Amino acid sequence: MQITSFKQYEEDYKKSVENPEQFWGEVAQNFQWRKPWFKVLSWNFNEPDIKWFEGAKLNITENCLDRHLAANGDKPAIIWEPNNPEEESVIYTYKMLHERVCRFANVLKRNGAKKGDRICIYMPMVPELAIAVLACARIGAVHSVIFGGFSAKSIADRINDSQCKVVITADGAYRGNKQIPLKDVIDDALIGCPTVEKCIVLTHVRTPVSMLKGRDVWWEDEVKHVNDICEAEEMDAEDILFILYTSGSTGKPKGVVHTCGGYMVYAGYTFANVFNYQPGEVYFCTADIGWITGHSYIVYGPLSQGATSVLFEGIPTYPSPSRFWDIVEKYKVNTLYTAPTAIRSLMSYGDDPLEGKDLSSIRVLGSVGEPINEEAWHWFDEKIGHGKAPIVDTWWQTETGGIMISPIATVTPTKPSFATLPLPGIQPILVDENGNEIEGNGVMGNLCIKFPWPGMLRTTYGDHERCKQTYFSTYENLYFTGDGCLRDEDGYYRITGRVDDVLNVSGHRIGTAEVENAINMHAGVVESAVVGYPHDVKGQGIYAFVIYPDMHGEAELSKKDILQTVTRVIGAIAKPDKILFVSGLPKTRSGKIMRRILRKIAEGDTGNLGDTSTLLDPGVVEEIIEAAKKL
Ligand code: 7RM
Repeated sequence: MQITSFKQYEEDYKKSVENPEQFWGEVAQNFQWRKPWFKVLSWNFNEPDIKWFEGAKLNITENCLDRHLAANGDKPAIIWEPNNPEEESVIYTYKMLHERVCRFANVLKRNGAKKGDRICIYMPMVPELAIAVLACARIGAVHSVIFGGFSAKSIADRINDSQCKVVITADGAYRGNKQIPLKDVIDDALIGCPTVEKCIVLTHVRTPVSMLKGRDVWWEDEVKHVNDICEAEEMDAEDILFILYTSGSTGKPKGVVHTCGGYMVYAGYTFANVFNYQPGEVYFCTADIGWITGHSYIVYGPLSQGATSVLFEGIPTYPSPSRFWDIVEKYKVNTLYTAPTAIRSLMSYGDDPLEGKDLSSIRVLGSVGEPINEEAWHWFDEKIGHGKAPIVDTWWQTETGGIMISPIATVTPTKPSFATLPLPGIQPILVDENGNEIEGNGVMGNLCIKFPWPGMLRTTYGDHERCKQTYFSTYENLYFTGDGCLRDEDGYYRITGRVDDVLNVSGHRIGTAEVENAINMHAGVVESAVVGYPHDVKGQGIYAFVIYPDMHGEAELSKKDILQTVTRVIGAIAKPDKILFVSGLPKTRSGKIMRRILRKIAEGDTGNLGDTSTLLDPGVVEEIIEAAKKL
C-alpha cells in the first residue's frame, strides 16, 4: 500500500484514474473485513448518492486495535503528554488501549447506548478522549466530538441537531495556565437538550462539579462495574461512523457524516503514504481531536496502521515556547504534523526557544489547516527540519475525511507554499464562475473534485438536501470545495483560500454569518457585518463592523460586552479581533452588504475600492474609512 518512488506514484495515479474500483479494491485488501464487498463503488454526484465497498462488513476498531495485538500488542499506541510537563506522561500499548476501549464500550452499553445512537463527546485532550471515540465505534454508536472551545449554546445546538442520547465529558480541562470548566458548560447546554439521558464524567482536574442524580455518572465508578471483554459490533461499510460539525457560509454549522468502510480505508491509506510512516516511528500530530485532523491523523489513521501517536494535552507556548521541541526531544518524534498558525506563533519567539534542543529525530514535517506562507515554510524547513525533512503541505477538509492534495514524504517533490500534487484516487479540476473547466497549467480557478474517493462525506446529518446544495449544486457533477486554487506551470496546486464567506482563523473554520448572528444577539446591536483580514499569526483575523446606536456606556466597554456575547453564543474562538462601530453599512440598492468594500477597508487597502456607484449611500464608505483609520 505504501508508495516508494515517484515512478510508482505516477503509475498508481494513472491506475486510480483509469480503473478506480480495481485501485481502491486493492488498497482495501490491506484492511481487515468481516465480509468482503460485492461492489467497490456506486456513485452519483447529483443526488448525491455515494457507496464504497457495498455489502462489506467490518468494525474499524478491529483494524485499529485487535489486529495489532498478536505481533504488536506491547508497542505504544498512544503516548500522552500532559499539559503540565512536571506531570507524568502515560503510555498506552495496543494491548492496554484495546482493554480500555472494550471496558469503556461496556460502560456505554451499561448506560443504554447501542448501535446507531448518537453520542456527544466534549473532553480535554486526554487518552480517555481517544478511548471514548473508539468505544463508540466498537459498539457502533455514532460519535459527535465537539471541540472544547465551543460554548454551551453551540453544544446544545449540535446535540439537538443529531439527538444525542449520551454525553461524555470531564470535570474540566487544562489549557496552558487556564482551566476550562467543561462539566459546567455541559450542564448549561443540557438544560435545553431533552434527548440526553446520561452524562458520563471523567475526573481530570478535580474541580467541584454538580452531578445530577439519574443522569450524571462518574467514569471511574462506571468502569468498575464492567469487564473488558467486548466483541466489536459488525458494521456495514456504509453505516455511519461519526458526525463532525463544521462551519459553512450560512449561520448554522453542518453535521458532516462519515461512514465506516471508506473512511477507514482513506484515513489509513493517506496516513501511511503522506507521512511515509515506518514501523517503530513516533508520530506527533498537534491538532485537537475536536477537529477532523485529530480524528483522521491522531486516532483512526495512525492506529489503523499500528503507529505510535503522541497525544498532547497542552498548547505550544506553555510553559514556554520550547514546548513542542521539548516533546520532540523527549519522545524522539520522527514526524511532526502541525498548523501554520502554530509555526508562525513559535517563529515569532526567535531562535532562543530552540537553543540546545535535539531535533535530530525529525524525518518528516507536515502542515495543515490553512495556506502556509513562504516565510513560515522556510523557517519550519530550516530551523525544525534542518533542511533534511520534507514538508508535506496537506490540503483537505472535514468533508474530504482525509488528505487530498499533498506531497508524499520522500517520494514526491515539495515546493514552498504548494500542496503540490493530488494523491492517487483524487481528481481535482479548476473551474470558472460558470463551471467551465479551466485546462492547462499556469491557471487559477475554483477547486472542485470530479470523481468520488472513499473518505468523502456521504451527507449532512438530518438534511441531505443541504449536502446537495452546499457541495454538489454549484457546479453540475462536481464536488465543490469552496476553495480558490492556482495550478502553476509545473501542474502543482496551491490553495489560495476560501472563495465563500468562511473564515480560517488559526486553522479553525468559522462562518462570517455565524459571527454576525452572534453579534446581532447582543441587546441594542442593530446590524453587523463580519469579514476576514490578514493576521500575522492567525492567518486571518475577524473584523466586525457593528451598528450599535445607543450603546451602553463607553465604546471600549461595549466592545467587551459584544465579545462576551460572542463567547456565550459560539465560543471564545469566534471573538472578533477588531470591532468598529459605524452608523451604516455599505449596501446595494437591493439591500445586500458589499463585503468586498468592507474587506478592503479591513485590509487597510482603501486606495482602490472598485465601483461604488451602485451603493445606496456612498457617503457611508467615507465615514467607515475615517473611523477605521483611528481604530
Ligand atoms: C483539514 C482541515 C478546511 C479548509 C479548506 C481550506 C483550508 C486546509 C490547507 C488549507 C491551504 C492547506 N479541515 N485548508 N488545509 N488551505 N493549504 N494545506 O483543515 O474543514 O477544518 O478546513 O481549510 O480552505 O477548505 S477544515
